[in-house]
Amino acid sequence: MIKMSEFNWKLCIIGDVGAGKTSLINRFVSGKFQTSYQETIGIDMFTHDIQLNQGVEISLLIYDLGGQDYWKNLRSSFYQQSRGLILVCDVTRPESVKNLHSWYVEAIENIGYSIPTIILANKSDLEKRTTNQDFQTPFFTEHSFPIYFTSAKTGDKVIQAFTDISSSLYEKFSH
Ligand code: G3D
Ligand code: MG
Repeated sequence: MIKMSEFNWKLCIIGDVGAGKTSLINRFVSGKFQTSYQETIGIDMFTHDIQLNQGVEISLLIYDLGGQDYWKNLRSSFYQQSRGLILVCDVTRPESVKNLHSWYVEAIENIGYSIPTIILANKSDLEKRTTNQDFQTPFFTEHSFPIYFTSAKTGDKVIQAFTDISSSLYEKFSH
């Protein structure tokens, strides 16, 4: 028998190429870090069930949207009906933090309204090249999205981040 969770929600994960989106999903879904790099071709989809504290089970449908410019048109239709958004940047590349603003704009323009959003500042196991100021621009202060310094490599904060956004979805969409 196929067990279906009562709550099935779609999340989109976006950010610059190489920030670690696919690795983060992989860490969350399989608990592993894969070292062979393969660029996401267009779009990948993953499902994963998550158990919240309240004993509630949620099925997440995670869309991994390829970060290259040439996937922009393809991405636009895949944003529809997302319930949550995960923005990923790389702490070794300050530019990837700056680019989160335009990633967010692209997503919200396509979705049509704002949805629960978190930021994963990934590769926290490596030496940081970003500063606190990079995370204090108007984009960050206006929205005050939760920021998690994650590592897909060590697993640090990955489950916590996915669990927290799932709890936000539950609070917002379960009634
Ligand atoms: P993307 O899906 O956002 O494009 P990937 O990014 O998940 O494909 O990751 C891009 C590269 O960064 C990969 O390395 C991957 O192993 C590495 N990476 C991802 N997350 C982390 C992390 O948390 N820590 C470290 N140290 N590396 C990470 P390669 O070498 O294959 O390009
Ligand atoms: Mg990828």
